Amino acid sequence: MAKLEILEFPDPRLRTRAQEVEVVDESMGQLIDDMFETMYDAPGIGLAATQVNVHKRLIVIDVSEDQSAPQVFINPEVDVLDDDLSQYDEGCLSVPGFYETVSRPRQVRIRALDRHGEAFEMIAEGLLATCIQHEIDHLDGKLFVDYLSNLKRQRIRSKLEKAQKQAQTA
Ligand code: QAP
Ligand code: CO
Repeated sequence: MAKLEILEFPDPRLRTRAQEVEVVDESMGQLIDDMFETMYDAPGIGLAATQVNVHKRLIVIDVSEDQSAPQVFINPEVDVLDDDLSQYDEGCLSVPGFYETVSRPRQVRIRALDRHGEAFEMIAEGLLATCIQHEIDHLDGKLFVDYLSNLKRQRIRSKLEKAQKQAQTA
């Protein structure tokens, strides 16, 4: 297992649209394990392959309190089931230290492949529904800061750029 490097906003590679996965094979298992290790170490509840600079449609999620419920979604697609929105304070491993409230559809149906390449379908609501939508946004090159005002996004961008420059010269 290995911890992977996480790209940080405003890295332009986070704007890449990820490719469909054509075959789920053993090499993908290693990437999935490394993504879980990276996410649990942070700790986080969701990580998209885009964030570790792998531009494939793959996400890992665990919204349990005790890191006991790992879930893998390959080529995920969502249908919105309900017009109601829910609000969560969202954060992101690629936007460290910043949390802002975002509204998203409350209930969704997800279709995806699991780590063995088997298709499955599930209905999600609450935090899981929000997290899946946040992670699928990454696969489309989108970040939660895109839902904020330009002013808020620019402030976050400047602060992170400053922190990244300091980390480089430290
Ligand atoms: C997405 O985000 C999410 O700033 C997953 O310093 C978050 O796991 C969806 C993290 C909230 C819905 C609600 C963030 C870790 C983890 C940070 C995460 C940080 C360390 C974020
Ligand atoms: Co994120």
